[in-house]
Amino acid sequence: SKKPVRVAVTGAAGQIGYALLFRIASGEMLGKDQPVILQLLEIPDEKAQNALKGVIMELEDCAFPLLAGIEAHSDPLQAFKDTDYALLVGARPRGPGMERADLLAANAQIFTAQGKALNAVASRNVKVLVVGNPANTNAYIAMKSAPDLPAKNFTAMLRLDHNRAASQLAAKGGFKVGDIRKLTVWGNHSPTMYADYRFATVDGKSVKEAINDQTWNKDVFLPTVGKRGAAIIAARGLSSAASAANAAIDHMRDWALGSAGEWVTMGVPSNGEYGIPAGIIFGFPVTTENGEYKIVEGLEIDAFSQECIDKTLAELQGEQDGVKHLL
Ligand code: NAX
Repeated sequence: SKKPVRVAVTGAAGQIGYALLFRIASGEMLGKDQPVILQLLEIPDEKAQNALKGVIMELEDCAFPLLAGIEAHSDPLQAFKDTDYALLVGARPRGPGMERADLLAANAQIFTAQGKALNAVASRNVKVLVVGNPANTNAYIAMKSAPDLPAKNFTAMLRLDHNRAASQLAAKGGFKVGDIRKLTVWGNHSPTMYADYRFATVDGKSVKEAINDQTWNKDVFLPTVGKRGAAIIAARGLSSAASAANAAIDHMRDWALGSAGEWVTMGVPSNGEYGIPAGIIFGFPVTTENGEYKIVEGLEIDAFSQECIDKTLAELQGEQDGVKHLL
């Protein structure tokens, strides 16, 4: 049987953590033959550490055959020790009266510390997924704080936006969601993201031609996907958690086990593709194989798409400029 791998999860006692850990432990992320050791991080606060203890009791009570160990930590230098995968979910939420700059600064502090800790103690091949918002910028900060690790190992979660887009398209076109291929989401995980179905197909047929409605694309589809997080908060009184955890599972599973030639969306550092300045963590279409992702290149960018991409890029550059002095 396979040797266990180490999976670190931060914010482990939070809502997403509660929807995520049980699926990792049951083998849905890394395969039904891959034992895992969970290395869980929460803030030192007594309430958070107690909540984490409760989650661990429940994990134990599932008697997952693949769960080879569970550790609870309050120090990233311990939580990230030798870790092969790191899911950075915990982040500072926007509090009442908090300005955007304050939010960026609070998170810059968290992700600088966590990037440094990964740099110091994680496996040299660690695969990092940042879920905590602002996800792209937090991933950028962690990457910049970990100069001894390959930059390509730092990614941000755009997969929830991708899955939301797939679901909206399936409903509009009467497709089965699982039949949609070649969909992607460009840019920042924020309402400015650009969900792009120009290349998408179902059974080899163009989704764009089947829908054939640019007004719907612009006035319904993009705002619906972009504001889906807010719609869920309005309806549920809490932000998306199970769907976010599901997207994290999808992202890591495809990265680790391959996408079999299919496109998936990941936020990854640009190497200059599509005119996105190198180093910016941007949502791109990628294919994955043997534990590596590759950005799909050579796609035509029409005027409308360029406008959308420029807008989400400008927002990301603004976020990045807002934290530069802290790095
Ligand atoms: P919760 O507030 O339920 O849980 C977050 C947990 O993180 C808390 O238990 C907190 O104590 C812990 N935490 C905070 N700072 C930490 C640190 N420095 N080290 C370790 N743990 C820390 O939030 P939840 O609903 O689970 O959401 C987590 C994050 O995901 C938020 O930043 C949220 O904005 C973000 N999201 C990102 C999404 C994406 O698509 N990229 C979608 C869903 C979600 O909104």
